[in-house]
Amino acid sequence: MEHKILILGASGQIGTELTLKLRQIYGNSAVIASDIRNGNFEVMRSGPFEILDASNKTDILEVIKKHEIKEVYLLVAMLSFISEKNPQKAWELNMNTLFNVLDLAKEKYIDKVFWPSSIAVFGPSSPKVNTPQVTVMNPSTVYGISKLAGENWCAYYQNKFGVDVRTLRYPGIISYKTNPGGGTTDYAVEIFYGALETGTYQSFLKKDTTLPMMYMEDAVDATIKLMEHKPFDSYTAYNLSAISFSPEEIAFAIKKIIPNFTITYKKDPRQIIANSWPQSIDDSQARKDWGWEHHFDLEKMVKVMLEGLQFIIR
Ligand code: AKB
Repeated sequence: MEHKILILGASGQIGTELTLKLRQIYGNSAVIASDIRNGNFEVMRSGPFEILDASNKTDILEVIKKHEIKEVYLLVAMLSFISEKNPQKAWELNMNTLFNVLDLAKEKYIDKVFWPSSIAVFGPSSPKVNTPQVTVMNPSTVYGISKLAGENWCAYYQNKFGVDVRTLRYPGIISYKTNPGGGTTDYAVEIFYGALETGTYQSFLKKDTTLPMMYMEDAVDATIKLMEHKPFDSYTAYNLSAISFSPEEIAFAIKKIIPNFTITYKKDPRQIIANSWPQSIDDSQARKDWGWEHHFDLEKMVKVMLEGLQFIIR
């Protein structure tokens, strides 16, 4: 029987590109994309697409049965900045969707789950540089609290019920096919629109605010590699790292290609969130346990972003 995969949140930033890559690997009909809203044209055209609210367990189960799904990637989440404006809603969305999928795995409707965590699980007391896999965690955002609680629930479902759930702590993800929405690292995507559309960008983070980031292709590769790895003995929400840079450093890299590009800075509440997060991440356990390696450094990422985006906005 064909190995069928369901993506929940396939119209979002990561869901879009993960769906397309998984379809390339496993075949278009094997990957069922779903979201509460329509998404990217390529995703909707290249294979099955279901309008689906991941907060509704019965609806998810119906789609799982209809398509004989065995594996679920749950990419539905309210990100850090927007969650601060809607704490209750963020908590409900981020936790209920996770419980729905974990329970479906516990009830044996599906065999394997991917659920993303984030660098937001770390907080003001966590080490800022080369933040270890296991360390102090005191997230100060609603989003970070929901991600840390989610990690603990995943470990619980794995230990108690044998659920195979796998997790990466994503840094800020940079891509051009679908925009992120409501995150603190979003400036690192917006800056490319500014560079190409007006030659200038006003950053909502200070010039020296360094955060861990990653180009989408690396994030998608890591996700698939983790899911394809042989079963793990115990649950680990893996630290995942590629590049770290500040607004000033990415602006400098853009200037090498667009010499007239200028950046300015304005005060913004997202600064407080960014200040609570690590500057760089130690992901040596992921590299050791399942052979993770990244391929995009700052220069390469800037080049592909500018090349890719110019066809989208012109
Ligand atoms: C956000 O900024 O909220 C996300 C994240 C780091 O998880 N990109």
